[in-house]
Amino acid sequence: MKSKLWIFTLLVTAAIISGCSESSSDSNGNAMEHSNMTEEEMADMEGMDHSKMTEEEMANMENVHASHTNPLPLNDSTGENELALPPLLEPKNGIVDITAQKGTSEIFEGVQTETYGYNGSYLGPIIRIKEGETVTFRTNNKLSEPTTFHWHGVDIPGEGDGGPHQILEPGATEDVKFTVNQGASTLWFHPHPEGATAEQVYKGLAGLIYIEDENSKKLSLPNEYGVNDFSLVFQDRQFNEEKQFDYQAVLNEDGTIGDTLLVNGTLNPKLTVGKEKVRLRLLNGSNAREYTFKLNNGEEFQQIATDGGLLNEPQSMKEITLTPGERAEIIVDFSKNDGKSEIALVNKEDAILLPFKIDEERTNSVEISNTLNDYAVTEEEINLPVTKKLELYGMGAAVTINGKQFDMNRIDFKQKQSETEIWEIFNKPDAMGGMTHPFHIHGTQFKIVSIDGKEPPVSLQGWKDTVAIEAGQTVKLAVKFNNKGIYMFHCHVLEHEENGMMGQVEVF
Ligand SMILES: [Cu+2]
Repeated sequence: MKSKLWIFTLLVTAAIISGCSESSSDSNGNAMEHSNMTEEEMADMEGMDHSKMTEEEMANMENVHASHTNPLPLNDSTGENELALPPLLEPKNGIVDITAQKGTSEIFEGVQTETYGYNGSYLGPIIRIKEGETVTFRTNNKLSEPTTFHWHGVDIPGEGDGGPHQILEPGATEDVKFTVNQGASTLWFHPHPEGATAEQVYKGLAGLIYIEDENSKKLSLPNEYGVNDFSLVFQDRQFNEEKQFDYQAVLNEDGTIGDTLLVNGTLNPKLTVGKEKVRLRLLNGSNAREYTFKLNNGEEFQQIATDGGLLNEPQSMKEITLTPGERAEIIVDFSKNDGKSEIALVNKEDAILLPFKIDEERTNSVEISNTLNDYAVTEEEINLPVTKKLELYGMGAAVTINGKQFDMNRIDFKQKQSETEIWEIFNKPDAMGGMTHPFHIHGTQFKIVSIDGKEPPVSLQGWKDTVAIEAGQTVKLAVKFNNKGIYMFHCHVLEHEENGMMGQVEVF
């Protein structure tokens, strides 16, 4: 009985703390500000007489947790708007200027939505840099609140990583200079200030980084940006009646989701492609929603890259799942499409994410290279002992790593520069089963050595910086930092990160 009561208390607490259920909105559609409640009020709510609850109320509470395995469905894209393509930005005299700013965006026709963006009103450019090149990211904060610039997936000294320690006050400018030390990949950047990451990303702060190298130049892959090589940033949002973002109103402590999908900031997008092989670089830039991408006709596509680099060989598959923070590059062959049947990227529930329009005039004959990379997990790495153990646990506001919540003044681990260590991460199930946590480490690309003792699937046999760990799973990673400094590791469900599912490793 005692444990049952505990489960119940957990549920009630979650329902109170979480903004997940619709019942947390009042009749005007305004969400209650739980954060303004006094401790006494909270205690009063927790002390409610549960025995008088109706079955419906009980069911609602269960939905708080269940909604993460069966979340609010996405609306189909009507395909009425051509997809926006972010501008490419390359260094000029070694310098890349990036400004975080406020703006308004016409997401819905005739309506201005207040948004954030980099060098624009929503999202940011694609910064294109080359391996071996020394670059300076000149970061400027034109917001009216502090922010940071975090380079997700970039092998960069800790002082330039843009974690919560590297706050840039409004009006401030800072140069981040480093030498690009990794191979061809699709990375990204977003803010990381403590307590405001989730909201700033939600309002639109995110951009991509393309790294090119000598190997990738020699390969036969579609690489004409905006012609046969596209980036797709997937973000679900919940708009209020005025078609604005009201993050605080829709905030869910277990991950904020919405019913409206934006791809590259475009509502109801379609993408016009040639009758040819096309490369799609997918980023899950959502706060919490995961996507299983499929083609609506059930046909195969080929995966060519993971988060941090090319796979060794193109991998044929029918679906690929990306949790928040993860990327993949895929090749879709439109050459066999007759142009009459509808073709679209859909999710697991068959919601239309991105319909394609075929331009019959556009063709190429790119034969995809069979060998793309020389990634390997070595025997030595497989045989290394586990030297760092992490346990992810809890839900809502009570998420922890090794029983602790984030403390900016506490270093959780130390690791020697250039030395590979095995990190073993266990996602401990909770009373409700638990959630998948996308686990991300800053400042490095790691290798997945095993998942539950087994070799990872081929689609994960490549450089990674974020790995989805399901409830009950144990994942072993080979982790090496090439630079020194303090780096974050955390769950990339941004609300879990905000709630303290984050720690720090000092590389010395
Ligand atoms: Cu999480």
